[in-house]
Amino acid sequence: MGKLCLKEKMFLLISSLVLMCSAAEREYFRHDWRNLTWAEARNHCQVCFKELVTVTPENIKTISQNLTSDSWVGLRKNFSSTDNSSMSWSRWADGEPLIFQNWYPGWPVFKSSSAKTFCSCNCPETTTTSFTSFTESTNPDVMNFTSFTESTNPDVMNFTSFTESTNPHVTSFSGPGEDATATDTSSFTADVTDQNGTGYTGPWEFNQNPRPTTAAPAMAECVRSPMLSPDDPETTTNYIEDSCVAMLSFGAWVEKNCAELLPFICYEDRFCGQASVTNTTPESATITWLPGPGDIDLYRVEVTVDGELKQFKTNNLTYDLVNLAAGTHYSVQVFAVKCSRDLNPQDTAFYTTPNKVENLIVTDVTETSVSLSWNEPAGNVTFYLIEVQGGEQIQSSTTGKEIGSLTPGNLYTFTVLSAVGDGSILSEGTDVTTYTKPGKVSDLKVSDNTMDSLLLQWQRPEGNTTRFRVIAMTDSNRVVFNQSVDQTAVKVTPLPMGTKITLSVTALTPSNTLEGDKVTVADYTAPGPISNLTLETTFDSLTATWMSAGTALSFIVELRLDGELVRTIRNLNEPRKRFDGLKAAANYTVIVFTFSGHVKGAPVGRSNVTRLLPPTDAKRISSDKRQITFQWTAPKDGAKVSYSVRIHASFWGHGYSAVVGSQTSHTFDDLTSGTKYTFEVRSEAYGQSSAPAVVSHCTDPEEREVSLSMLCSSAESLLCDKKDTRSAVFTQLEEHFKELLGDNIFWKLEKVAGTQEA
Ligand SMILES: *[C@@H]1O[C@H](CO)[C@@H](O)[C@H](O)[C@H]1NC(C)=O
Ligand SMILES: *[C@@H]1O[C@H](CO)[C@@H](O)[C@H](O)[C@H]1NC(C)=O
Ligand SMILES: *[C@@H]1O[C@H](CO)[C@@H](O)[C@H](O)[C@H]1NC(C)=O
Ligand SMILES: *[C@@H]1O[C@H](CO)[C@@H](O)[C@H](O)[C@H]1NC(C)=O
Ligand SMILES: *[C@@H]1O[C@H](CO)[C@@H](O)[C@H](O)[C@H]1NC(C)=O
Ligand SMILES: *[C@@H]1O[C@H](CO)[C@@H](O)[C@H](O)[C@H]1NC(C)=O
Ligand SMILES: *[C@@H]1O[C@H](CO)[C@@H](O)[C@H](O)[C@H]1NC(C)=O
Ligand SMILES: *[C@@H]1O[C@H](CO)[C@@H](O)[C@H](O)[C@H]1NC(C)=O
Ligand SMILES: *[C@@H]1O[C@H](CO)[C@@H](O)[C@H](O)[C@H]1NC(C)=O
Ligand SMILES: *[C@@H]1O[C@H](CO)[C@@H](O)[C@H](O)[C@H]1NC(C)=O
Ligand SMILES: CC(=O)N[C@H]1CO[C@H](CO)[C@@H](O)[C@@H]1O
Ligand SMILES: CC(=O)N[C@H]1CO[C@H](CO)[C@@H](O)[C@@H]1O
Repeated sequence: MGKLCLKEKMFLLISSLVLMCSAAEREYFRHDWRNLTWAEARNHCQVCFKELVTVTPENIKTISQNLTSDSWVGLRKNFSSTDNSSMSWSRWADGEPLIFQNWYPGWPVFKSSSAKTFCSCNCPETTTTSFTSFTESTNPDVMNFTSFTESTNPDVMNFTSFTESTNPHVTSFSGPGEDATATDTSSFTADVTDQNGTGYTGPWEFNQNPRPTTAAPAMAECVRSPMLSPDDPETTTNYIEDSCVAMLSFGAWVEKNCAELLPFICYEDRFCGQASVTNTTPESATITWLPGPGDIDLYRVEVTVDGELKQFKTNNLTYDLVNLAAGTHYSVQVFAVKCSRDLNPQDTAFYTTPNKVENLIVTDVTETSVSLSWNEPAGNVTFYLIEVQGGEQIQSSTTGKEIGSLTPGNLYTFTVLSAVGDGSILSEGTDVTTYTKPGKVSDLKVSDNTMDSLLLQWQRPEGNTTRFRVIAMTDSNRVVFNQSVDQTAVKVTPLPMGTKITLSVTALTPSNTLEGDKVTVADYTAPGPISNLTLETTFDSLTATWMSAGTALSFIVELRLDGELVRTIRNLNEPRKRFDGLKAAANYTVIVFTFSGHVKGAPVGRSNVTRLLPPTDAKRISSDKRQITFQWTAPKDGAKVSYSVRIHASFWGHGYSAVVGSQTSHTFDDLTSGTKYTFEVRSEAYGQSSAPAVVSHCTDPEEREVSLSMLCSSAESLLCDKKDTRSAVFTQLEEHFKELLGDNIFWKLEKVAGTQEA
């Protein structure tokens, strides 16, 4: 179980915390404070560690370092009495094969007299394993063995001869040339005894070096262990039926009675585990870890919260941490506790999820940018991440950000997340959606001006705009058209004629929430035709007046005479123009051109004739009883006119008239004599007549006497006959004729007869 070494990439953040955890790493635990039998020691090791130690060439140096007394190791002659098939000394307590032995000379001791040869061929392992737990040994005992090995003395190395010796205690440790049976052997043994006080003697196998790197050539050879002499009395003495192996303080092994109480050495593979974090929220997280090896008492979770180390104990393999601060980094260690001992901790570190931002609002929108603002959430935040719809991600260290490079008029959703650490831990997103301001339309132009419509066209703005608002206003800021349209050309109608119209086009977002910048253009509707054009004329002037509809009008007025242009008046703003100094009796034509801005309306023309001047100086040339000849002078302006004449006798109530062409005299015949005639002459042209020139004259009288007898009777006789004074009767008669005839005809009243007395 301890060999599990997760090297998952699940948390890059904490990768630096994950030390290389090697499965080969083994830890050794010596128990000096409590002596146990081998079986008890093994049991204790199994419960609190893994097993009694298995000694290998690699770890023997480490194990024997600082060893102060004989200690049990994981080797026993027989593990199980029932397991008859297995040979003695065949495997370690943890099941590993016995590939290495380090018996003190003389061990193991065999009871049997049959010449058993305990021989094993061992080659030092060449693999190297790190001994990270321990520093290099300086144990002098071990070093002294090393110095042996390094000896160049061929005798020392000649194990073949040593093995063949009949005395297993005799060694050839002495120098070369000396007898193999010399007493040097005892001196070596004594030396060993002095140092360890146990006085072990006997054959031993020197076939391993705890430091393979310094191996002498001899080390690579396979050597044979000494052969036991069957009838050696000492062998029988030391024989132990149920024997277990104890390591001497200098590393060599001896057999001891398994029931003896000794310190012991356990081992355990270094526990490699990795805790992990799931279900992270802003205030909680679930820690999960691997089970420790063997019987774990409990697990202790240690985490520093608010600067205070908190410990939680559980038997479960998960723990829910609660009441954490949002967006904060926590380091967690989980210790498996076994026999009150902390195993190598399983580490992890994590950030709690930050809280999501609040009150996300759009503070400003332009055509290509949107400014966002939000409130800092409770808890820690390292930075903010703004996701723009469409993939782009932008970081911000403050609670506001202007997002640029956007498309005008497009709908965007911005998601703001709080991030901690390197940004791999993110809060829930907070969204806000907005359109960017639509762009400005371009190329706005007006065409097809009519009296009540204008055709407005434009180009779509950059970006994404589908709708436009079109507004038309007159000069007095009266809105006459207001519509939103989809297309980029619109006939703006109805509009007042002859008016300056200001048109504006604004791009809209589909929701109409946001308008782009307004683009305006001014133009004119065509003027309507003028109406009621009248030309008031005098002898020498003409006043044209007319009516027109529209507010932005100007006029050009042309005055023509017989097709010839006489005068042109431009930039006239009033619907009236007086022309002076004209010819009398001339047929003038006035043409009015109407303009609304640059837009020309249909011209309207009218003709009228200036007044005719009357002829002058009418007079009688000659006359008699029956006819009168009149003469007159033509009007001064010399216009081509004809004349009409008329004569009239009011007494008779008759008259004559005639058109006389261009002559300037006329004779009337067949008139009545002695009658007063009134003569009139008029200029005539274009169906008009001028005022008349008038003169009166009488035809010569043709006298005829008319006697009138009257009888005057009066009571007062003298009243009818008064000569000297005009009698009242005569006077009354004269008055009567004067009234009756006037001067219209010739007459004279005379009293010719005397009075007869009645
Ligand atoms: C254990 O045994 C050793 C001798 O083998 C002895 O020196 C030591 O004092 C004993 N320790 C205890 C705690 O009894
Ligand atoms: C051995 O003892 C020395 C000195 O007492 C000590 O510095 C060293 O750490 C010990 N080594 C082990 C593995 O206990
Ligand atoms: C150990 O094994 C040997 C042979 O395998 C057997 O003869 C002996 O009785 C066993 N001893 C114990 C204590 O089981
Ligand atoms: C080793 O022993 C063998 C056999 O006894 C002998 O022939 C040989 O000379 C010895 N080598 C040395 C170096 O003593
Ligand atoms: C262990 O987990 C169980 C359920 O899986 C739960 O009921 C119990 O409270 C947990 N114990 C501890 C100490 O967390
Ligand atoms: C923010 O994080 C720092 C360091 O990770 C920590 O000291 C501090 O308490 C946290 N503050 C809050 C409000 O979580
Ligand atoms: C333009 O906007 C419409 C609606 O808002 C959307 O469906 C379309 O994808 C946008 N086009 C581009 C090019 O962004
Ligand atoms: C214009 O003339 C028409 C007829 O010619 C007349 O009915 C109308 O009233 C005139 N308009 C004005 C304002 O005088
Ligand atoms: C022409 O002039 C006369 C005199 O001023 C006027 O009475 C008449 O209405 C005018 N005619 C037109 C068509 O304007
Ligand atoms: C005056 O001239 C116009 C055209 O030049 C003509 O139509 C009109 O009849 C003329 N008027 C008269 C009274 O002759
Ligand atoms: C601790 C010990 O006994 N060390 C000895 C190792 O061997 C050398 C020479 O053989 C001695 O000088 C040391 O005292
Ligand atoms: C049991 C005993 O006395 N062992 C000794 C063996 O040698 C080492 C090193 O000199 C001593 O420290 C031990 O006490």
